[in-house]
Amino acid sequence: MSLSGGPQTRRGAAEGALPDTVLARIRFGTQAAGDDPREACVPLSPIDADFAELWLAQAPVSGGQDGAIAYSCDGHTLFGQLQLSGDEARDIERAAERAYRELLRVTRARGYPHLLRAWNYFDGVTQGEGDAERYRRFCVGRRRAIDAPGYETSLPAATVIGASLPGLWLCFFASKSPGAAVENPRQTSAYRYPRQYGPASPSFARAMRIGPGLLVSGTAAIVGHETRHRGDVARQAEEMLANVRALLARAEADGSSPLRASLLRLYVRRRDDAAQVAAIVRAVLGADAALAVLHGEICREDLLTEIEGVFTPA
Ligand code: 3EB
Repeated sequence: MSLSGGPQTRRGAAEGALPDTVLARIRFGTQAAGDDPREACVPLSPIDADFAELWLAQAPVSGGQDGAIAYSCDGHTLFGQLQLSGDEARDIERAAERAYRELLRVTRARGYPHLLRAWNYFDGVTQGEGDAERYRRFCVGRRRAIDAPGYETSLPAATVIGASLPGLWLCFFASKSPGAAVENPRQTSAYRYPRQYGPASPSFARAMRIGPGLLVSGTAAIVGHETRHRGDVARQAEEMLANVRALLARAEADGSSPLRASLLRLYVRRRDDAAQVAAIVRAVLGADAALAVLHGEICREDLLTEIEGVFTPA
């Protein structure tokens, strides 16, 4: 993926030899990912995802293992991944802190200090009451690792979704040069959420502009900081797509050319909602994008669906 020249992604085969031009291949499912550090697997049971995401390199790729992180890099962008076991992720606050400290160490040591995109999948996201909820504890641990004056200005685009296996899966892209965070005029910035959502606000940007392209974070039916349309999945889908369109409009106003969806991950809390929500997504974002429909728990109990993706010039 030449993230400095904009993300270069495409739909690819989930199996088979990996060409040298690939920085990362991300599949969907609960199988193990294999030994190549470029291979990752999203630990959710796919509902409709018969392809892999290919993130292309822009120069020869090298890779290896550094501490707990397997990585590949091309001189511009680094792809990294780290997995913690169910035991290691039982205390999710400690696990998150450990994972992000390791991420920061490796990205800085290898000369890719700008975190662009992070995916966080772990089990039991909404388990626990009040501030003991696992998602809230995760936010505390992540924040403790990244906390520094002005940390809000260098947050990545991100996703947190419940894994269907025990453990923590962290995947990320980092770069030699920074992206530009994009916030959503319809939503409170997550890092400014009020106290009612937990002791540490979620540390992520709504989207990251990289060259002419845009990486959109997990986006749900939240307006301001409040969940909309409780219990109504179709209206939640429309609202989350209104949020995506607002982000695209903001990025285009900041200088991107018109953007279209290239890769999308759509999450639904209830399997039975998948077809209905996918149809709404297709109608709004177009039929051409590679769309992975995944069964996963969204990190607020009242959210039924969430979407994210890569957008590139039309
Ligand atoms: C939200 O907008 C929905 O904590 O990194 C989406 C994407 C969400 C990323 C994160 C959380 C995160 O608040 C939840």
